[in-house]
Amino acid sequence: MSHALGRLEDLPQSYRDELTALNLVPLWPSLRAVLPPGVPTRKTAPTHWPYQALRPLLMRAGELTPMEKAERRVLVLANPGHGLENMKASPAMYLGMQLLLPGEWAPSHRHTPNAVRMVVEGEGACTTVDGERCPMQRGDLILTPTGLWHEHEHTGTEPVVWLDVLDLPVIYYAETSYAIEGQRQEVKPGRGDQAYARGGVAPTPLFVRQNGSAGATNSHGGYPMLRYPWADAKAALQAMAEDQPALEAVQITYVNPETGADAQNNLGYYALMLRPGQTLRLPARSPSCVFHQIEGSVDVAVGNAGEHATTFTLAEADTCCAPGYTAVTLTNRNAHAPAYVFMADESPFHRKLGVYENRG
Ligand code: GTQ
Repeated sequence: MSHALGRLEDLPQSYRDELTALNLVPLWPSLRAVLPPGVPTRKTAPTHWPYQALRPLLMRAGELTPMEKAERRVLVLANPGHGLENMKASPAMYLGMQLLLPGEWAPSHRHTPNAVRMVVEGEGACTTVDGERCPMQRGDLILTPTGLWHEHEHTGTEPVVWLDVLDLPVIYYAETSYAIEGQRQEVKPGRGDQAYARGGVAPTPLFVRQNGSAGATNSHGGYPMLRYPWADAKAALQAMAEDQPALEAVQITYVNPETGADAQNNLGYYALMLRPGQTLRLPARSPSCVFHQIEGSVDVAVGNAGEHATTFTLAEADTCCAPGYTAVTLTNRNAHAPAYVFMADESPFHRKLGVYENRG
C-alpha cells in the first residue's frame, strides 16, 4: 500500500500563489492521481446503446435537420464516464450512428482522423473513398483511412444507417485534428474487394514483388483494401468454425492484405462468431473495446473475477463498450444458431505507445 503524500492544503497559501504566478505546480499532491498504484484510473463506463431505442431518434434527425445543415447526420454514442460533450466512447474511440436518406449526398471531404463504417441497415448507399466506389451492405466494413477523400451517396429507396468508428479522440488530443472540404470525386476502376477477394493470393501488377509485397502497397496511400464485405468475413468465420470444431475463439482480424498488419493505424477491427450457446471469455487487456451485434444476440458481462460485473443483452444492431484492463464474457443467447459480433479496440494504439498488456 502506498503511503499518503502531502496535500496542496498543507502548503502556505502565499507559497502556492508564488508557484501559480510562475506557472509552477507541485507534483506530490497529484502524484497518486496521475500514477495510481497497479491499475490505471479509467473514465470509460460500460455503456450500452440499444438500436431499437436509438433508431427513432436518428430518423427524427432526418426530419429535423436537412443534409445541408448537417454535412454528416450523426448521433454520437457518447460515454457518460467521459462527459457526453467530449464525444468519446473510450479514450481513443469515437462512435456515431449516421443516417443517409434516399437521394442524399454527404459531400466529399478528407481529414486527419481515421474512420471506418460498419453498415447497420438499408441498401443502395455507396461511400466513395479515394476514387473507389464502395457499395454498403449490412455488416460490410469500409475504411476511410487518414487523409483520403470520402463522400457518401444514396440512390436506394429506404434509409441507410451505419456505425462510424473514428480515432478522433486521440487525434484531437494530439492537436492534429482537421478536415478539408472537396469536390465530388471521379470514380476510377479497380476495387480492392475484387483484387483481394481470396486470402493468400495478391495481385501483382508490376510482375515483381517489392519489399516483400506484391506491388500494390501504394494504392490508396498504402491501404489497398477499403471494403471488407460481410459475406466474405462471415464465410471465413463459418469455414474456420467448421474446420476446427474445438477452436474456442472463432475470430478474424481485419488486416491490410499487403502487409498483414492491422487494417488501420490506431484502432483494431475484428469479427467474432459465437457457436450456438457458446460462452467466451475475453481476457483483461489494456485497450478499451467496442462490441456491435451483426447477427443474433449475446449477453455481455463486463468485469474481472471477484468484481461486480456490468451486464447487457445485445440485440441485433446494438452497440456497447467496455473499459480496458477488464475481462468481458460473451454468451450466445441462441442454442441453435451462431451469433456474430463486430469488435473495435485500441490495441494498435497501445502497441505503438508500448503499453499494451494482457492480464489474462
Ligand atoms: O462520414 O466522414 O461520424 O467526418 C464523424 C466525422 C462521420 C464522415 C462521423 C465524419 C464522418
